[in-house]
Amino acid sequence: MKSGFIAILGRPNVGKSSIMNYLVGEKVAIVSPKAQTTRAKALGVLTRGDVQMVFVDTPGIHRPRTKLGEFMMKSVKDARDGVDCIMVVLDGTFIGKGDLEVMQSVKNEPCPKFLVINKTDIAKPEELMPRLSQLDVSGFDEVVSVSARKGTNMDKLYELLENTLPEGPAYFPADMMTDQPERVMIAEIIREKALNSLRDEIPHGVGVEMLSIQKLSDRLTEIHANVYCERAAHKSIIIGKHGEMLGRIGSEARMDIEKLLDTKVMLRLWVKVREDWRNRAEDLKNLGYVDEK
Ligand SMILES: Nc1nc2c(ncn2[C@@H]2O[C@H](COP(=O)(O)OP(=O)(O)OP(=O)(O)O)[C@@H](O)[C@H]2O)c(=O)[nH]1
Ligand SMILES: [Mg+2]
Repeated sequence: MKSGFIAILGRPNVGKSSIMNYLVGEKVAIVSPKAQTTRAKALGVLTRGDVQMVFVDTPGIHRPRTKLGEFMMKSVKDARDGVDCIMVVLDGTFIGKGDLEVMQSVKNEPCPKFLVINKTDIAKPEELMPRLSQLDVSGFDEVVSVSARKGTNMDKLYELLENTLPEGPAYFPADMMTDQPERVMIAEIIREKALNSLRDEIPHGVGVEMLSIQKLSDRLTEIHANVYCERAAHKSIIIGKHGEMLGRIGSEARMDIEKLLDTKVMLRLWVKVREDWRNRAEDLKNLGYVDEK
């Protein structure tokens, strides 16, 4: 058996979670066009024959400005500990200083390291090629260009990973795809739908607090959750005219949660204003953004 932990690192929004979902073959992590979608490290597990890859998806690396940001960056640091392999993901449409810093920071890690250039489906080759040729890739064992959206070259990436993994045990049961408990998955689905519907700065201030998940029967689950935002003005945008926005977020979330739980779902969302919750220890705890150690 070959197995190992593979950390996925990179700037926000480069496609780390998309790559993990593609390789695992299931949507285990939420994805959105907004930066800083992933807020805590999460595992995605792929077991195929006698190979088990345990991906560690991480929040996008940035300079934190809130306690939540600090938690996120601590989560990245923890995720790197003791892994068998590191993938640094870049967005092929833009490679900047932040990317170089991430590359630099892993350079001296003793494990195999791959540089993954994502979004090649929309990157212009005439812009990407010169950029790549200027990139100092020393310290990386391999550079691979992929598109997580189209699946381009993902078999090559899989092969590279498979060849690099050491002999080892199955760390998780073959049918387990993530370490995220159901209530976290549900909160994340709700947050994803909010991120996809909201614009500007509001998404960064959205948090979902699970209140209850009650299985009323084999076929029906009732779920209550608070949606945090930071200002009264944000609350009215999230609710929308005649409740339209919240209705849309709720019904999109409900459909995904129904698939996850395999029951019908009654979803009740309440929007709450919690000023500056991203800096408040109590609120961060309620939302599950606490260091387990
Ligand atoms: N065109 C294109 N878009 C992609 C590709 N991979 C990801 N995306 C999009 O890029 C955006 C960010 O993707 P995520 O997977 O959430 O990125 P991330 O690196 O996990 O982002 P954070 O969690 O915020 O750090 C989403 O809108 C994805 O649909 C790709 O290969 N091609
Ligand atoms: Mg992510």
